Amino acid sequence: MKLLHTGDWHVGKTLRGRSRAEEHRAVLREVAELAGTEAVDVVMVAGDLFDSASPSPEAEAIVYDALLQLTQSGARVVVVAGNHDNPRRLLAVEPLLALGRVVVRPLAVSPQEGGVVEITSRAGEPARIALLPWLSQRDIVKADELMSDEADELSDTYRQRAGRVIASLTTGFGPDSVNVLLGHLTVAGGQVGGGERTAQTVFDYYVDATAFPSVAHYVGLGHLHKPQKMPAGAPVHYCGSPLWLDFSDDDEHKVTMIVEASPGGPAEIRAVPLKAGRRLRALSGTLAELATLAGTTGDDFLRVRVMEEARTGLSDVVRTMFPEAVDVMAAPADSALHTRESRSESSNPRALFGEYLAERNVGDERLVELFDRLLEETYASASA
Ligand SMILES: [Mn+2]
Repeated sequence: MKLLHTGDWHVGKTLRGRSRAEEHRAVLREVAELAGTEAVDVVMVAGDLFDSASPSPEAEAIVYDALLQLTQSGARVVVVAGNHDNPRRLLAVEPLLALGRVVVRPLAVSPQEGGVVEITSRAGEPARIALLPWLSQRDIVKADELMSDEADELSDTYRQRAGRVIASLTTGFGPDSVNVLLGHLTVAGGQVGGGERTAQTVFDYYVDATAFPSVAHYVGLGHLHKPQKMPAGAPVHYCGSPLWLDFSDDDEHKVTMIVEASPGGPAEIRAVPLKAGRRLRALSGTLAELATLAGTTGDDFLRVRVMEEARTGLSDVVRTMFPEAVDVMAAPADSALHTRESRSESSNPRALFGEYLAERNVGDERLVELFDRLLEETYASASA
């Protein structure tokens, strides 16, 4: 049984108003070609096909065309909805997609209602594929609990209930088949790439890696845009997005996962680099330093930080050097966007502020004192 795992397409996403439709067409064609040359039995799409809950007709055309191209490789295609997708829109087209050999699960359902699909490979091997679309906190935690409970209790409730959903979807996994889970969710400890909605990632909504049974040959996930393997009792992988979606996203390659598995044995898993997308890169330096890079960045989209005082015309000078510059900032630029991912996981405001000052090479005790005083005032007024 050979499977291909992709997801987080985010079709329809633009970059400061620049269309990425051509890139999306190209990279999804590349994925479909890979499905053909690898002769995969199943293509798994792990959610966030669309960037928006109300996609443009152009975005819909790209996604549906891509799904059909994937089926033309001879594979069955299974899809779960992500948090960016509109489950009702996908429900509306579910019967049509089924005609084209595409199974879509916009909402979580029990194994008996289609939450687990059984597929036989070209070689006659059976697979069970459990389908877990995005579970919003609203879906899984009742309204009265949302109103009354503390954030950490809600997070526990979510984790426990999502764990039970996974347990019930995978309860039929056994030694006689290839067992796979396809889901859109956050596993504790995952690294964000870029472009995820932060309110729906690390802190509020996550499941433990131990929620996945070790009998699973492969757990293919969407939601985090950085390809990564999670430490767990089963092989748990995020395939990441096929296009670079954010300047904080420093992956060298974007990838598609290829998985080969047979009942009773471990899966063979590899990441195949994708070539079609345009990289998003952040550059910084003085004008003289940047000048040495001009002409070396190909068609990469750039965020350029110039270490010079802001002045009229500076941005034009930079854009002449780098026609693909999307953002141009003069120092001291607001570095919050760049450094947020790299700061520690600490939620202690003093520690975070300390790290921020260190990043900016600021060593002024008066600033720390002022920060402490403001923090005290904030706490005092919050508890009043
Ligand atoms: Mn996503």
